[in-house]
Amino acid sequence: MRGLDRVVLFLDLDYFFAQVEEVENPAYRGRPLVVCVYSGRDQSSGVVSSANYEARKYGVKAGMPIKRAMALLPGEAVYLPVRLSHYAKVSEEVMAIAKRYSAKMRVESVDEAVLDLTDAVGGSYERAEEYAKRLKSEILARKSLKCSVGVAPNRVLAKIAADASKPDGLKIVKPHEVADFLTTQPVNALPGIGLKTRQRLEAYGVKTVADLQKVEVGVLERIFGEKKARYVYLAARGEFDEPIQERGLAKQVSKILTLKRNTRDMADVEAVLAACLSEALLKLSTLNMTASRVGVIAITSEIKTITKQVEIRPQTPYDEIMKTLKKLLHDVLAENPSVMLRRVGVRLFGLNPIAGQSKLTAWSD
Ligand code: DCP
Ligand code: CA
Ligand code: CA
Repeated sequence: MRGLDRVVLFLDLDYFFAQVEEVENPAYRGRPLVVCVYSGRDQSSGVVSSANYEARKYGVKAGMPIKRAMALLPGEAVYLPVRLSHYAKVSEEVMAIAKRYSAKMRVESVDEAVLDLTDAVGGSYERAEEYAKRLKSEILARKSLKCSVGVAPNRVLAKIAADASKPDGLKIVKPHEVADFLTTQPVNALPGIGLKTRQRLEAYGVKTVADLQKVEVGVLERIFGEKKARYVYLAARGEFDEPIQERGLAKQVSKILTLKRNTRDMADVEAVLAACLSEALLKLSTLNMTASRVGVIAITSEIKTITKQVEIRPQTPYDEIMKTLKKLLHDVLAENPSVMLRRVGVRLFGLNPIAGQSKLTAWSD
């Protein structure tokens, strides 16, 4: 006898940080709103962290310099500083709601979770659809937040379905619909394939997932390296599968971003480093952990990795860590006078759980 059809649900909160601000400040509704990570150099230096749909209409998106967003947006636009620990708290409340829909759940990021519903719905996609609708309306009723949900036979497909349904969407992809659903998607619909890889693939004439399915493994290995090629090969066929399990306690969190151009100019690097720090700290707060060491990661134009780290007090404020990071990076540049930076990043480690509070990671106990 065949086992139950696997049913996986992927949940992604819409324009998360910006939506939280909108919900809590009804006066901003209907206006373009951007949540910003200010680097502190001057009043408008830094990057956009999250933009609502009104702001996206003007071409504003996450990762864009705030100055560029200001040039694109009309005067009525609202600019707010990130409140990371607050979003982490809201995230935890949403995740607690989702957790009741399946014991097999993994929080993937501050605004994403994946749930294995197979047992909960007995392999029925009809019941899964009811679950998904109920989950969406419960999150809306209790937290006033909209989200997008995908339901499919594995995590990768469910995430693609959720992305494809944004905003406030629900997309169900039943097992017999997988092939048709996938082939029409652009290659960058696959998680892990970004716009840069999409451009590289276009040089091979590969635009859709259907095109990608025709690329030989050897070619995929040249483009992606062996391990990722295996993922891309299977994901393009809707066959990349993995059990949904909670993660063990994290040992470190890090975030690395690529610079616009290779540089040694601290002014170019600062905002990117600030964005890395805010993402790393956010991750840390969703894990409900503190860090006792911080490190800067510098990846050179020759793809050499240089790191430098120091001890910090637990719960050192953002600005102070940022100062430390700038000093570390400054030292890296001074000690390596000829290198150009290609990517920079932040690593927080020596992690310890914050005692005596409810925590997301408690689920893995
Ligand atoms: N984030 C950030 N900087 C980025 C990308 C994301 O600070 N470069 C933060 C802000 C987002 C949150 O992470 O609100 C979730 O990231 P998503 O990529 O899911 O973006 P949104 O939720 O904002 O938008 P969407 O509605 O497209 O999911
Ligand atoms: Ca989101
Ligand atoms: Ca997301």
